[in-house]
Amino acid sequence: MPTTEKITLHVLPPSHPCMTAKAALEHKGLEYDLVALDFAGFGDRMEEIYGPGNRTVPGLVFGDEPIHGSAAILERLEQLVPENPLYPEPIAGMVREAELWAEGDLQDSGRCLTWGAIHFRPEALGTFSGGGNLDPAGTDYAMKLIHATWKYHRITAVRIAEDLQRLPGMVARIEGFADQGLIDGDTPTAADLQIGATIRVMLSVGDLLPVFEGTAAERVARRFFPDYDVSIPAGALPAGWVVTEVPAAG
Ligand SMILES: N[C@@H](CCC(=O)N[C@@H](CS)C(=O)NCC(=O)O)C(=O)O
Repeated sequence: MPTTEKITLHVLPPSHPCMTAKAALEHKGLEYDLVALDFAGFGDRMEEIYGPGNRTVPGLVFGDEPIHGSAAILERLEQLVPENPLYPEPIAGMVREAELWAEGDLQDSGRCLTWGAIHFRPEALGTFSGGGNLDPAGTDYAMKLIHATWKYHRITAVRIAEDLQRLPGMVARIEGFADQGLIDGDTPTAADLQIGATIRVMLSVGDLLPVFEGTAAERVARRFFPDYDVSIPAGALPAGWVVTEVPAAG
């Protein structure tokens, strides 16, 4: 073990940036305590630990240093433990750029499309916490939670349709990262861990499988995140909304 500091990672279990942070700790060979927060009130708890405004997961406490957000965690872990680099030279700068795109735009789409699809199959929300499909009472509760989440993240049907239009272009961009050697190599880079986690979450939406089939995006997601049991069956998203071809520019 390359450090004697105590490490604690705060997560919500199905969250994709939390999967990224976990995979980075494991790649660095670090032992850590995993604290899975309750969905109700986790933002307040995060703010108590990580400071005002820092309400999202993941967060990591390294010794007595709080580090908030997946990109900050990966960057700091690299400084603290340079072994098994996540930003290998000479491509470190390009990897960071690809990572930050994935941590922003791609990650948001992952949130919009999974919470978007689950609206149409609310009983499948049980799989988000490691169980099976919900019973009718659980489904009533799930519908309220999904509705609140749509409101909070400003998800609308129009936004889902727009993100579905943009998705093949994002998959093509990821293919480009693989061609440049920034992802999909022998060992994971920070870009693999950000991209892979979001795509792994998107692969839980059965309707999206044809968009990813045979792509570098699918390869890194399945390789670096083999265990993920969330499942929203195909047929959830309205027929005809999923786009599989990269739309023409302009
Ligand atoms: N880009 C940030 C964002 C993290 C983020 O938004 N996490 C979600 C869970 S996937 C969250 O905590 N959402 C609650 C909120 O937005 O208040 C990161 O990668 O750390």
